[in-house]
Amino acid sequence: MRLESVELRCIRLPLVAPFRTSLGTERERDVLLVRVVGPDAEGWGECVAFGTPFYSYEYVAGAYDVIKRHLLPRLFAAGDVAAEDVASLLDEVRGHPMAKGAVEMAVLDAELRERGVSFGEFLGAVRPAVDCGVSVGIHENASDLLRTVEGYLDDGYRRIKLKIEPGHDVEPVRAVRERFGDILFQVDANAAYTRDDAQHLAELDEFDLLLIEQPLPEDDIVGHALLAQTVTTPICLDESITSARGAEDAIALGACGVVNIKAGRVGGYLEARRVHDVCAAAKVPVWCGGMLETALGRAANVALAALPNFTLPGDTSASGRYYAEDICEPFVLEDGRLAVPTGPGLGVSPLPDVLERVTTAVETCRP
Ligand code: OSB
Ligand code: MG
Repeated sequence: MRLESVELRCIRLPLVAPFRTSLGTERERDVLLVRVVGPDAEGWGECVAFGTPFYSYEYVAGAYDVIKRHLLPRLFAAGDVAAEDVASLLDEVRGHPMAKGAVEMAVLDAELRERGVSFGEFLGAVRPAVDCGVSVGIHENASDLLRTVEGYLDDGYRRIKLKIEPGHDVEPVRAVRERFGDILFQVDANAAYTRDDAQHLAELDEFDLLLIEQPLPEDDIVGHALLAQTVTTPICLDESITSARGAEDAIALGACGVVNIKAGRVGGYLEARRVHDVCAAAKVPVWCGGMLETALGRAANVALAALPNFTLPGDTSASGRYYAEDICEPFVLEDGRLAVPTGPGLGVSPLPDVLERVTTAVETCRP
């Protein structure tokens, strides 16, 4: 499609509850949305970068700047742009996968809406609904934590993930396992440990966790491979996996037995599908991670999570786990699952009045 204009829109949504990780506490979600407009269709992209660079180096204002100054001029100059060409057109700009992924998502959405094809159908979804887990932040005390987990289990979530950090690990894991018995249960450290913590992390082995997610720094692939020799719980990588080739290498090195796929982290849904494919070929199960997305990003994530090698429940929780009011019709859990949208493109669109109310800045860019 030919891009006539691209709207960059910053929105701010309060979270229903603060979300604490080893990286800090989020109370609201600043999100950058991209809307591409062509002669026959428009499409939406959601940039998963946060307001501050705590999860990775990308952040909303940086993504906004790189999209406006460096990505859009390249797409405008290209004339006719297909979603599958976006990554190569943007390749000479180093890094910024979340910014690139948001632009590619918007172009793909426009293209699929025009063709009448859903994200799920395009990506290769094999199921109409996906099993959902929920990511639980660090709590100061065990009784609050158990109350939160109990509420999510009552909602129907099929897997619990606890955020951990040094000082908040073995005891909360023990408390949840003892209280709730035989649930699907895993932990995420967001890179809070070091290679020296291997013996300590092995204390988690007795709790029969599905996996330990990203215990070590993003760039320490070899460290994860070494850790996997001490800890029997499977190691899952999140931050470390930034491409399909990186996933192949990490698997070959023995650094992970499971992979968390986040499309924004790898530069978009097309690369995310390639990560899925290399993991499937290596018989490494994957699951869909989350970045506290709005319903736009959630729609795409749920479609991705319906691919065949997504055999573990994802962090694809219902809208209500994050936001009192989402920007599209909310995703609602049904028997612990979310339905894969079937309409053209993302299959969901922002509600104009809600979108206006949560917007903090908007700008239209043209060729
Ligand atoms: O590491 O998976 C993570 C949230 C923010 C940043 C990083 C992570 C997370 C989550 C929550 O775990 C995922 C979600 O529910 O969207
Ligand atoms: Mg993670």
